[in-house]
Amino acid sequence: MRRYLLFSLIFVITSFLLLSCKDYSEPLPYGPVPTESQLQWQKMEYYMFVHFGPNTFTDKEWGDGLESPDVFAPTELDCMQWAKVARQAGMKGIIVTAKHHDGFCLWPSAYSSHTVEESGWRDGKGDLLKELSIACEKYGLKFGVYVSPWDQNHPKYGLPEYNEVFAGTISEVLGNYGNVFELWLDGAYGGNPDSTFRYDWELFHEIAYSKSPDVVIFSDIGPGCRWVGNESGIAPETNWSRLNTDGYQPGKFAPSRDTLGGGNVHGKYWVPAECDVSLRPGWFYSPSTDDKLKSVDQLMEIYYSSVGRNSNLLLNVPADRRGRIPAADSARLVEFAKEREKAFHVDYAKMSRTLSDEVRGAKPKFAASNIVDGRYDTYWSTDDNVTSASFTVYFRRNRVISAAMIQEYIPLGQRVKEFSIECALGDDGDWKEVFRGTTIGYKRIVRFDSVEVSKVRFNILDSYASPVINNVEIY
Ligand code: FUL
Repeated sequence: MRRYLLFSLIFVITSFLLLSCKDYSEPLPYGPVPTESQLQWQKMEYYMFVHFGPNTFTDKEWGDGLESPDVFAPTELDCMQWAKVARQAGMKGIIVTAKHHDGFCLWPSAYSSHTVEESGWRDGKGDLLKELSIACEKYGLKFGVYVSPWDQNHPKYGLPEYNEVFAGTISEVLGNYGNVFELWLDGAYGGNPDSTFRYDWELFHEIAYSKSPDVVIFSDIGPGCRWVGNESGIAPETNWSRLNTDGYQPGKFAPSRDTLGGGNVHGKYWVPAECDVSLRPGWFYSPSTDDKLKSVDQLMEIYYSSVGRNSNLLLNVPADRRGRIPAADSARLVEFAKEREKAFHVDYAKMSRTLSDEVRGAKPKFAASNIVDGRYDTYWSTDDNVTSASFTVYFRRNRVISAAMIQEYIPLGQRVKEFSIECALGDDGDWKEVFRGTTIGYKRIVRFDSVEVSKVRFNILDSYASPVINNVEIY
């Protein structure tokens, strides 16, 4: 009998401990979550696209594969200059068009006879991918490649064997130049519309991962990251990093552009959006666009609508016929970097007193102060059953503010459905709503009319699970 009592007592105590511990543990992930490489990719935020190839010299956007390889004749190719410009611009990597729709390869490919090897450039001994990957390494940038499956030059294109050819292409670009952070698989297909030929995407992915296990594969539908559905650098305000891709293919069998833009709220896979947009009207260099660069204001709008809306920004800066980024383009990128620096120079939230009434298990580990500690992996969260809650940032003195940045800790998924920001001046001042929005995701940057305030309240109005917020900045 005494033994029975002892066991009962132990059972009750253990149950009590377990129950009371419940909320002290980390929140469970909600829905699909990013892989480690997707997380590292998302943290890059902003990187360079360089369209370069025969079209640079023929003033075309789409070559037809019939051009002589000799048209590719850069006079002063300088990948170190590309990398230096990207670095000065605050970009984190460079993706180059290794093979566009004309099929011309910027490296001596064994799978094509339309390559730098057949051109007169550097007596057929050049390899642009090698030069660029070395330059990226030197400047601390990540290196990525764009390859077009659509190939207007290859004699096997449109035949089943072509899939093996393109798999070979991928194995070269991903296997021979060190780490590749992103493989950009263009879904454009301009071949015979009646053809029954289908790309073997599974094979392409398999080869890619076997050569570069950490690569993030871009296509309309991922699997690593997805096209945002337009080429103007604008993600929609509601942007889920989840997407349903079963039964879809990149290109004409992809979901609608709207779906690619906003993702699927209950999507099965983690496939975040990437906004690709060009600094000039076209993707390739043309002397006719020398005076048509996007302005700093346009670039800032793009930044707020891409990085500021849970998307990465891939900004195209085409190299010219010398093989250099023109001075005007690089100057514009630096002006843009300075403008961002100005906009986000002083973060008033940093280390400010930040409090919430709702703290998971009432534990400091989940306190609101984690939001302003400048660390990525610490966060504020609530008990599991709490899906709407607020935290308040108190300034030491009054500040005039007009923008805020907020981040969800995406290793635990994307959870918030709706949030608002309110401001007040002084202890008795009324709270005034300055912004109301939907999704947050990895990063959301919002702007509002300038207002003088002493405290800012962030309200998570609705969330699929306890909110998990790791960072806020106020400007
Ligand atoms: C598209 C291509 O057709 C354009 O030429 C450009 O490369 C753009 C980034 O992707 O699908």
